Amino acid sequence: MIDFWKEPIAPGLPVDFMVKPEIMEELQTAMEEGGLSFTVAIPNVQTLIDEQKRNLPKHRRVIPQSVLEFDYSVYHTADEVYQWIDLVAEEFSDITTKHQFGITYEGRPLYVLEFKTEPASSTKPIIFIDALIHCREWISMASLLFIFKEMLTNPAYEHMMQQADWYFVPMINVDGYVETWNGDRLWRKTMSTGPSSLCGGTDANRNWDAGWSGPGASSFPCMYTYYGPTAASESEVRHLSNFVLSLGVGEIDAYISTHSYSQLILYPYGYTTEAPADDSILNITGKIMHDAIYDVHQQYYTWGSTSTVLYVASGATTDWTYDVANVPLTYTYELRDTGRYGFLLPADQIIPNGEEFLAGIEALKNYVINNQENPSGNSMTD
Ligand code: 0X9
Ligand code: ZN
Repeated sequence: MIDFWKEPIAPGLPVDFMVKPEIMEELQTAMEEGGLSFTVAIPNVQTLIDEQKRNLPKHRRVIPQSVLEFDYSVYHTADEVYQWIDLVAEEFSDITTKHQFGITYEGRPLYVLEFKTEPASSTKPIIFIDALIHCREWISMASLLFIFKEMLTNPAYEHMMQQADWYFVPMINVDGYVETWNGDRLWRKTMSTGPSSLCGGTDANRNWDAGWSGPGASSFPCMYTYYGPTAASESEVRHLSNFVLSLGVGEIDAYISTHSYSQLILYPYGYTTEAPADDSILNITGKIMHDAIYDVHQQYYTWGSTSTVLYVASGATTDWTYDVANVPLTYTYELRDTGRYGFLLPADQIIPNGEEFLAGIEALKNYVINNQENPSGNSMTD
């Protein structure tokens, strides 16, 4: 079976996929005969996985004693991320609340960090950021640990904490993340067993109650875009959606769901090619974020609606946050790279990727602040 890393979108556009070495020769001949040009980005995926595992720092058993001591230039296990969450909650206890908003299928705690600075004010915008709903997309969480460290400790980013209230969920699919460290590095779905004895796991980014089970998602449990037995069947999705709703419909000003890879800034809709009511605002803000990101390391992030820039995909987080939680500025970020390493992005890109993503988030925060019509609520759609 071919594992698409970047799915076919439209005729003429490139795709990335992984195949077993046994079928490589046959496939190569077929592609040549069909006039399809191709390059081999990663000749041996397993070698790259092994190499990256070997390069993990030897000192990782030493538990960092502070947020600044934590090593942001490497990938961390789920246990280390739990330790980081505790460090943040203890060291910045005056502004941080750690909420457990649920548990995963396998029983691990799900945490969200809430940051609120003095003076507390109902006029401050609320920005919500999540990561790692797709567990193989390690950069999504790693870059955000760096970003929140900067926002907490670097005076240059103090204004970000001061001017907005933040919610940060570092790991949604914790069970799957553990699997990517200890088992299949390229696992994407949850670890729930589901209805099939053949294949487990649901694509948590097809499981939200927004166009659920529609186009761009699969009913077949063995597919990596399997939408699950019912909407929000997955513990992680159900708990996160309940937590988001507990903050109030229309209360969150901006939401970012973080993925990789392809360098894209995507907004609704994914489940339909119809444009959302806030299409032009979402587009303008997308361009503002693109510009801010480009300035940092000259990396391009294409912005646009999911169904036009990427593909139609239903049941995704950000269609739900837009439609159901009424978050006007809602984006899915696909971080680095554009295909050289794909999901196996080397750790030396965590900080550069974090730096540019931070610029994007800062630009989003500035946009929200500068365009607040009615500071007490979500008015951008009014
Ligand atoms: O297909 C996905 O779930 C995301 N791409 S990924 O390569 N990280 O798997 C894109 C999700 C786009 N968002 C919506 N469909 N709304
Ligand atoms: Zn993803």
